Amino acid sequence: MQKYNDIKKITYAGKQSTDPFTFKYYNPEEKIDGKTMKDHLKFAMSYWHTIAAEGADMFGSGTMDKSFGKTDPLEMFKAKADFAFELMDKLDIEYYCFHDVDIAPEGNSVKESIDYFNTMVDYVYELQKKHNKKLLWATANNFSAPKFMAGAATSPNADVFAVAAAKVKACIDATIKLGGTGYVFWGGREGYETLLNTDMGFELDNLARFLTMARDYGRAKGFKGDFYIEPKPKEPTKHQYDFDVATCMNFLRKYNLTEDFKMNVEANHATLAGHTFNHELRSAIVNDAFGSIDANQGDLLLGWDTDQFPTNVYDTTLCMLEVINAGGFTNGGLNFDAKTRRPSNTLEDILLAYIAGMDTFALGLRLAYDIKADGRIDEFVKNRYASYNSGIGKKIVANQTNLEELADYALNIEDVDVESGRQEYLETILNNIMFK
Ligand code: XUL
Ligand code: CO
Repeated sequence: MQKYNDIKKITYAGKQSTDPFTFKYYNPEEKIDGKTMKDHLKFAMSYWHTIAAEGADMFGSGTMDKSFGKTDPLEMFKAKADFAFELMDKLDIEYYCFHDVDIAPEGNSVKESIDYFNTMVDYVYELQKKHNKKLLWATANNFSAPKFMAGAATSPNADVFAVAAAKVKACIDATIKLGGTGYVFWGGREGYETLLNTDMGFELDNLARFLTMARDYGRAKGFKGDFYIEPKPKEPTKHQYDFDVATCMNFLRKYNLTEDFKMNVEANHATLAGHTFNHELRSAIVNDAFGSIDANQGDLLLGWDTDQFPTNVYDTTLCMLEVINAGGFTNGGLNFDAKTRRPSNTLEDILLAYIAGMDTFALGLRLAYDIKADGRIDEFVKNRYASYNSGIGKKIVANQTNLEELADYALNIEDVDVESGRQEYLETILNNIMFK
């Protein structure tokens, strides 16, 4: 197999190609429905998995060295950034996402950390220009440091709330400087382990105060992009406040934040919540809150957030069907919040993993359009609700009836024949289209 340094740029070679370092389905400039695949998919590299993490788990240390031969912290983070942008060039990925601590070393004080961060934002700004890349979204890591052990905005300690605010302020400034179109809040440790030590109502109010201040600050500074909440039901805390899309929507509505906040839906978080990926996407869409996607997949047999690169074509097809039906991405995109398995520990593996993920989504996009063009599934769903197009159904939908009228109407009904949902037939159509 070719070595990382010998590979210049991954290009499209078609599905018959056996060269592992080519795209089989992702042809960036190819147009589908008038838009290039690149613009449909808006792929982003996750800095934390790809550039920062070295494969450590709770049973063992890292299996990859990403220090690039440097020991001085700033030099090391600059070398990481150089690598990151060259990697994006190789993969033909246009966007990236980061946490503050992914791109800069942490100092001995809040101030020193933010100074390092700002230095690295300037460095990344130049690289971004040079390599013609864009920031999809940024976020603050307000969950790793020990001070965040009991949460950040929901910490019982007000100084922790303030530190978290300082970090978010710096990250919003960075997002604006780098032209990012999104700003993410993933709860991290915003949740709890036991009600014996927790005032849930107070913590939720504080979380809302925090998000409101961040929104007000960002808007005052001219941030025009979307703020996102990234739902996750558990891990690291037992009960995460942002359990799933429905829970987040309830929170946003209660605290009047729906105007500015949308959802960043992550596949593996959806399955941890006991939902399918496309259920969570649809939930965001029907609530006018679809924003961005963290693309990955979990493992059926493992109960945690395995963050695997997505290779399940059913999932990506059904995902892209939701995205297409929602009108496509605006400020959001597909961020690979995914990591190679610990034994896949070479730089070539990083390329292969991204190729797998990008091709799986490209195939999903193609198939989603095939499903639209075929039309049978859309038609079936439309017809299934046909009883609402006339008569009493039409009146219900037009809000022109009431319970008494419906009761009178119902008393004259002998029996009702509900048509079959034909799930198995529809699944066969799906297979017919996907495996033509
Ligand atoms: C954690 C997770 C985060 C967010 C950003 O499960 O998904 O990496 O995407 O903080
Ligand atoms: Co994520």
